[in-house]
Amino acid sequence: MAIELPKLPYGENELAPVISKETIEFHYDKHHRAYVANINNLIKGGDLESLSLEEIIKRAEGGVFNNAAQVWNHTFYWESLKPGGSKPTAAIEKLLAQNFGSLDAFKEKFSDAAVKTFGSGWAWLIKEGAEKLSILSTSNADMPLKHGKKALLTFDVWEHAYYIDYRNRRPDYVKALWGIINWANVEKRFST
Ligand code: MN3
Repeated sequence: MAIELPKLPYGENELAPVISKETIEFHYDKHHRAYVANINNLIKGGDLESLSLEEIIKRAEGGVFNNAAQVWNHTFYWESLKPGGSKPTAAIEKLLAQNFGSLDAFKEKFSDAAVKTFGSGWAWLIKEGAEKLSILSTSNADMPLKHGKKALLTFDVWEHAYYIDYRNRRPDYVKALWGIINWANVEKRFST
């Protein structure tokens, strides 16, 4: 079965001014779409063609892994965001406080991991156990599922995610993202 580009869960202009319509036009309509086209070309006629995206990610290496993972990572990123943002649910705020000291301390540690990710990559909040969370930084397309870990939240820190709106100011982009987080989806991921 072909891998499909999931529909963006909001309008292309709805994350503005944190993420502009122009950034979405490149990041979703060109970059994310290209990863989908690439993976479909790469698996065509091969053993991986009948597998789900998650199974391809677990089994593949090299270019096949890179493109499959980038399809998954971007879908997960779009679903981590919400026009206008939200407040963390009580359950998530309690977990963040237990693991990192407070919501603000968590944001500081996560932001630090995102800003300090060298070159292109991703920052992740990971569910390690029933009450245990951790923060992970990955390079290029690498991602938690490949390492058997469950992701709850991600920030894309490839330059294509912020260069139109923030130029080289990655810290400003990371700071602004906190205003458009979909915390209900973070909780849903934690509890399923
Ligand atoms: Mn990206």
